[in-house]
Amino acid sequence: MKKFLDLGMQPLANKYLTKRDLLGKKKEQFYHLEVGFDKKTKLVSILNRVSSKKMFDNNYPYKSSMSKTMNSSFKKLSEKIIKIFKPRLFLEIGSNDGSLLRNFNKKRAIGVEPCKNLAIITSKKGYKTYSEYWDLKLAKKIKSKYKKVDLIYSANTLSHIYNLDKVFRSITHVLSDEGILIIEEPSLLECLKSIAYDQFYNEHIYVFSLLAIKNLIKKYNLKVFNIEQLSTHGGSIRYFIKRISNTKIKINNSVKRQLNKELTFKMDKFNTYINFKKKVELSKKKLVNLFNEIKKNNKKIIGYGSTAKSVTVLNYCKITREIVDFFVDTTPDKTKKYMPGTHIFIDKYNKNLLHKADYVFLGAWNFKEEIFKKEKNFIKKGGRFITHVPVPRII
Ligand code: JHZ
Repeated sequence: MKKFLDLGMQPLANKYLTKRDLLGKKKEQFYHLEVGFDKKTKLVSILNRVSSKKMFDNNYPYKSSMSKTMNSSFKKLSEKIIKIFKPRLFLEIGSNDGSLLRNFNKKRAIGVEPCKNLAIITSKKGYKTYSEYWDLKLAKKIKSKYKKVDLIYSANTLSHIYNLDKVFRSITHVLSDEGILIIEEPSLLECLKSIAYDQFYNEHIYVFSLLAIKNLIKKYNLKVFNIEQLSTHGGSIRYFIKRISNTKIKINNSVKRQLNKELTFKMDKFNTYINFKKKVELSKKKLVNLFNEIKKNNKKIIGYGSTAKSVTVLNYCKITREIVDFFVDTTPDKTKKYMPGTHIFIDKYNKNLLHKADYVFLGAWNFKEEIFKKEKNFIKKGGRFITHVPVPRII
């Protein structure tokens, strides 16, 4: 891994602090967030690893069901999977609070979710959920109970697991010969194009490209046969993967198209990442200037969506409580707490809170459309949003 980006010292992105934490003696931990590129495998990864147990514990606050966009994306996907692949058994790695699983028949769908607080939600809904980390031991357990799994799906999870060899070995252990693997992850190409450096935080060990995924799965005799572009999470890719031995499925042109796009963007060259770093540094300068200008005029700024991504932005750009008064968020386990690192207060979302502000910083910029629709009255009354993607600006 050759380093190309330094995002400074960062706290754990999903460790929201209580008032007691702030007053207590235990110091918040910070980790150096650096990002590198591996010329051989084309993998882009953060360089300093934090143990999974520290990040994904039994109080993990993020719930994917908090956005309409994700719920409708998962609903559409489940209909498609049932119609096209007709799986006898569907397995989801990283099932979170079951926003996808709940669209499947309870007898034909199982989940894997190491964070117990989330696994309990799907178990209570009647879905068999293993509250364990995905590994060979678990894959063996599942195989001995269910024999074969014919569809494995994982969204925004593999990027959180350091040992990808272990991941794919365990997948191939349990996947039937004609089984399908579907992976959904933020697209590195979109991240580079939109200067979305906040896709990097300690949980996101990797941001994948097709170039890297191809290299990773080759040694497990797996092949990408289709690609879908999604607008979720700032631009994601859904990779459809089969065993090379399964010749019944043909390779769709979308795969070649994506590969060409990535090569045209020179994503196999280190220099591309150096250019990205320069743009990130410029983005920081512009955002800091924008905030300072607004504060000079005594205007009030609040934040919308206390995302893991915004933890990177706030800590990298050193945006303090003097600049952003507070955040609003709908997630129960985040509210009435404080943002990691900057200790900006997070209030429980309520429409009226927005009217206390002149400007609203979009922490959840990836849900811009959904949020703008919801907040049309604030916009009508002259309220303005601030975003840093693709360039810092007022919208
Ligand atoms: P959102 C998390 O990242 C962490 P984050 C994780 N590591 C990951 O990979 C991705 O998710 C998938 C709130 N909100 O999805 C809800 C509102 O308050 O961008 C969430 O707290 N009102 C697992 O945290 C946050 O914004 C709204 O109307 O970067 C969105 O977080 C909407 C739409 C959202 O992920």
